[in-house]
Amino acid sequence: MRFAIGNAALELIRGNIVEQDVDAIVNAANETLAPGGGVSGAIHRAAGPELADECARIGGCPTGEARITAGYRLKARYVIHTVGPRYSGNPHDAALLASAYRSALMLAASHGLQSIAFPSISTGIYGYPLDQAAPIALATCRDVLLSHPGITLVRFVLFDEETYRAYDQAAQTIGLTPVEA
Ligand code: AR6
Repeated sequence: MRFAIGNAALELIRGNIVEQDVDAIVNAANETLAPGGGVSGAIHRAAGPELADECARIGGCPTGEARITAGYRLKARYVIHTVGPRYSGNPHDAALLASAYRSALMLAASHGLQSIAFPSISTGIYGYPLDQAAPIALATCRDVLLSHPGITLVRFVLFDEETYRAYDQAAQTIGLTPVEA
């Protein structure tokens, strides 16, 4: 599915984020920036060991913030590592999740990047319920796109059918406008 947001496109696809040919792919990182499981493990395996070395030099990243590195053997020139919250049920989770998306997009904009691909942050190992996380993810991206016209493509690369369906449903719920691909 493809949606128009100002001059930008927001896409939802099923797939593997490591294969995306965009300026930056986003990693669902932890606060140490050490390679973990899930999408982080897949990104580090595909990028090669230099990625973990650069992350170690950065030294960490608080929840809700993001850091940028090179993409090494990936097609993407950059990896933006953003740290979503571990789901706790506390109302503050939503603010931290929105901040993780916003920080990643602001970093992309400040580096002049035009296209960025996200996985579904926090909804795997970190346990954030998909039906709550998906509208926060999409609404936050919509709001940043409207104020940062340099970013022309935000693609959500969703790994399984359940996740894809949750984002598709959330796009309707928040009133995004579908366009032909
Ligand atoms: N492409 C796209 N999405 C993927 C891929 C892939 N190759 N592999 C998994 N996913 P998770 P989190 C989906 O657990 O919840 C790490 O160890 C997955 O199905 O990777 O933010 C970090 O180091 C799910 O929908 O991230 C942290 O410690 C989504 O990516 C912790 O996990 C996110 O799942 C972060 O947990």
